Amino acid sequence: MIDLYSWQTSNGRKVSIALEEMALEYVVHPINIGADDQFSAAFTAINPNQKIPAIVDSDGPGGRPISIFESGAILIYLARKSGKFLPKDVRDEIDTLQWLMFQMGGIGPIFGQVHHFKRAAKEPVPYALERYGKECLRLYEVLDKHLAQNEYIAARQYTIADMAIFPWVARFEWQEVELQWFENVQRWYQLIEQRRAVQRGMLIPARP
Ligand SMILES: N[C@@H](CCC(=O)N[C@@H](CS)C(=O)NCC(=O)O)C(=O)O
Repeated sequence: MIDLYSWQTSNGRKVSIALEEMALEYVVHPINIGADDQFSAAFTAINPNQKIPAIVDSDGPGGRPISIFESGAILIYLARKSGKFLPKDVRDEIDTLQWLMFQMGGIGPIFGQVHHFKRAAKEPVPYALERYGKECLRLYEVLDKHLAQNEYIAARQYTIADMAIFPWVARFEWQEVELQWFENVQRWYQLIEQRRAVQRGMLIPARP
């Protein structure tokens, strides 16, 4: 059994989408980051970095429990455990991992700053809005050019790279981006959003 510690955010939803796609059994433990649940001693023992998502798999390698934080590491672990959505061919595997890292190192941090400065900052900070807004649009352009030649993000198939990027693009309204500006991203987005597992994963943890 897998225990998922998560909240209704893009990083959290990456993992719930993966668990749904891989049909792995899991129990959700909501960690309300607005109420500072991430700083509790119990959660800090699971993720010393005090951020969601995290998982504990009671049936880890060698039949022993394993605790994992960082959504990219969790996606790789779950893909290996289920044998799904991370191709075995080395070139396809690396292609998937490079786009997963593009999400972890680029889209996640930059879109996250855009969300913060557009929606949460106590006062407008023009320099930050300009810097992160410009980089956000540049990342959309990278994706758009890539998706003009590729149906999915990596390895000519649906992978954990699609699962990682989808919940961030799903916040396009927060970024004040219109998907029709990027027609290939829009085509891909509409393809992924039709998946039932993605629809289920986007609703985890359920709102009380
Ligand atoms: N690189 C981490 C980022 C995790 C992260 O930033 N989580 C946010 C929610 S999306 C969080 O827990 N924020 C609470 C806080 O910073 O106190 C990952 O991908 O797992």
